[in-house]
Amino acid sequence: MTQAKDEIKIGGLGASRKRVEDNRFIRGKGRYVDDIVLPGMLHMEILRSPVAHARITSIDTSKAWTIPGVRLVLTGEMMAARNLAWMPTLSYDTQAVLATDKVRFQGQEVACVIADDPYIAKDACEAIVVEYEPLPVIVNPTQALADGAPVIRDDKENQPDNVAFTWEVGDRQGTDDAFAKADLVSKLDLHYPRSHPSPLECCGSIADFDRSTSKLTVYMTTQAPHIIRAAVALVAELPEHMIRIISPDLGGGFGNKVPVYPGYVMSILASILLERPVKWIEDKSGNLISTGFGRDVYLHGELALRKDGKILAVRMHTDSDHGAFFADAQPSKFKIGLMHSTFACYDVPTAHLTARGVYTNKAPGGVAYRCSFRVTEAMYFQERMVQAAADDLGMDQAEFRRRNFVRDDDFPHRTPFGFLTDSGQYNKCLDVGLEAIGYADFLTEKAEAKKRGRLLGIGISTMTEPLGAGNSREYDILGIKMFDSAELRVHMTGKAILRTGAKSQGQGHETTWAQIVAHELGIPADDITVEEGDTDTAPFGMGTYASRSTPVAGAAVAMVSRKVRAKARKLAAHLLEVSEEDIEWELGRFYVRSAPAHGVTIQECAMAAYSNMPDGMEPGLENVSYYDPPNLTWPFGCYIATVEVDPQTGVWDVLRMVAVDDCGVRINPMIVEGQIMGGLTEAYAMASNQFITFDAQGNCVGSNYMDYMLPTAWETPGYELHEVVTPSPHHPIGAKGVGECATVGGPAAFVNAVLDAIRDTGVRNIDMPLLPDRVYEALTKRHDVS
Ligand code: MCN
Ligand code: CUN
Repeated sequence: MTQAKDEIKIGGLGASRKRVEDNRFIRGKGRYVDDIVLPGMLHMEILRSPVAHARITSIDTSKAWTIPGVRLVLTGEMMAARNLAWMPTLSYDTQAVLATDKVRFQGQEVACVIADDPYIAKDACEAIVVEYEPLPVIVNPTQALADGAPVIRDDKENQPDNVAFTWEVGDRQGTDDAFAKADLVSKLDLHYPRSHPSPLECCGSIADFDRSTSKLTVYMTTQAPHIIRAAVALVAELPEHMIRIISPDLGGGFGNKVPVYPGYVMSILASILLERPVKWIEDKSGNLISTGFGRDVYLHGELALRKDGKILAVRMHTDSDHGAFFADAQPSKFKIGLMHSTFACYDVPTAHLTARGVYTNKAPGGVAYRCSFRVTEAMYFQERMVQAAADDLGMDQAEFRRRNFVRDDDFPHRTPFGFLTDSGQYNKCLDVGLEAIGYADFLTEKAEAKKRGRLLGIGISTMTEPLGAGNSREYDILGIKMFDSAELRVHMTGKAILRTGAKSQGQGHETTWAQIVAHELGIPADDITVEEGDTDTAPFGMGTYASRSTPVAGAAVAMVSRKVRAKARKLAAHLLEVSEEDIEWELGRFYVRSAPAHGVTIQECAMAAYSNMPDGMEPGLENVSYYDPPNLTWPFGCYIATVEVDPQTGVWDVLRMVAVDDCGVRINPMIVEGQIMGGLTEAYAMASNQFITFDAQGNCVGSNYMDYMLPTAWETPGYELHEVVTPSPHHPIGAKGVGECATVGGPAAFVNAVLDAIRDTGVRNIDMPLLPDRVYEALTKRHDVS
């Protein structure tokens, strides 16, 4: 009890410590890539294709070269001469760095100019004359798969069509058998539209090649600096120790900053050729049109049901639109990310999933925007199917979920697709949510309102998701196992520096990692500096995405602290002149078991490590830990929204939004709540308004913030947050990931609520975003709207 109180005082586990990084962010002192100015630095601009699919017949750069201040103009042909026109993607495909043969999406990189300032570079881009011979354009899977569709990837051998991959998982025969025995089969077709992560800061890089040392330093907006270093070493064939990737402060990432972009590669090549630093900063439209988007998946889903509400089996087929290149950053083994984590919180005996990915004339991507490797889609599909099934059975939404939830005493639980979930209290979370929203009262209110022509609805979404990829048996990216790391160095006065292989983009690692060390060692969090993102100093790690940092790097922080504590214990035994076995530990202090008043602090041990170590002991107090997680962590979320739909216009308003999150032990409750509020806002954005779409010619509609909505405080509803704590049994401090939960689980709550409000129309689905005209069409024409 006293320990817990002391722990809050030193900013340990459970303290809502203010974010230390905000001190510089709110004072305008953050150091983002674009803030960095190097002596002699040049600027790069990219010329992008105005059309979605066309053969390039000629590129004339002669005029651009004549503009004063232009230092270099690069085209695909020049890249090809250096064998760099194409680069490998993180999903074993290839992607054009600069187009050589044809352009395959609007916004694709065609040429670039390096000049003395960005304006000259931009003007010179406009002076490049490119002739295009238009080709038929494909903007969705139906067109991509149609007979006689033009083959987009004619650059690849053995690619007769537009299928990027097919993949399946689960038990086909067992699922067919279960469907044959079902009392009822509930079916649903859905589309999760393409959306964009839209971090405040776009992508960019400054490459600085120094011929005298042969060292390449690249400042880069990347969530995974070590993966980039490995990619540069392998693709550019540069020695790895001569490459330093620095990811400084990032203005948000949201998955946008995981892929390797052509702009990075071109700035590196330009710097090597010119022997000057070269800066590339993407503009907003370039970012919205061409960089890693999220989603764009179509589902056909079926549930086999027993009359009493038991789910007997799940059958799903997805068609996903990957754009022109299959460039998703995801564990190599799983072609459609972790889509098969679907239905993990329900006790489903058998399931089967088939997935097909297609190429289209759109920008590459798909795994981004708080998706946990497409778990966003998996849980949206799940919770929409659950609502439709309950309706088909004529059963209460909450009761249907309750009947199928995995029980608290049934962990670890094997899901129908083979995952092992670690812990949870699903019914309790649902109870807390229903109680908070006043479920029974709302149903009465809704019935009363209906008599007066008002349309009220309630939507529930409950889900568990796999966070913390992942154990080396199953998770790798291009063969590199997905462990993570932490290195802790305690200085002689008991202050410390911690480095990890993760990379915060705004999540608050500088604050929370120090809290884990404080918890393990009793060193006040304020005495610990946290540093991430520099490959010359940080231990190798796979970076931050899929909410893996707390489950993996966070675990490494706890483990390295324990290693340091083990050495400190030896130092304490020496100082206290007793044997190690006679020593006890309490927060920040070792003491003699038989004489508790006789003790030494962790700071005294630190000093001894440099000034008074026992004979034969190596000096210093530091260590490193590489953590290979035994399993993923499985947080749970229960999101409940109530809405009112205007029958005259289709406009809908959120009345209340209740969120119950169980992410195990919370390191910093305030930061966790911030993550959840941000996540819910993104969920609301996608449910109500946000999508990137394309016209028939493949022109991107929504390439600016007039058309693409980012909700502000004005549009954002209020949230009521609640917590349940079920520690992860295999994580050293019992924490589970949380960074993406609310975005993953939230959308279905809003959509289910609107569909509940208009249930009398018999409409089973309106695809996101639920724009008023779509809702109005459903209300008046009484058919599904997609
Ligand atoms: N945390 C905690 N207790 C827990 C779990 C987490 O205190 N039980 C804290 C962590 O210490 C960390 C934060 O919450 O400070 C998020 O932790 P975690 O769930 O481990 O997620 P990551 O740090 O790996 O962040 C990645 C996740 C992803 S994948 C996207 S996308 C996303 C998100 O985080 N992008 C973000 N949240 C974001 N928040 C901001 N501000 N900016 C982004 O770009
Ligand atoms: Cu899928 S977006 Mo986050 O995993 O970086």
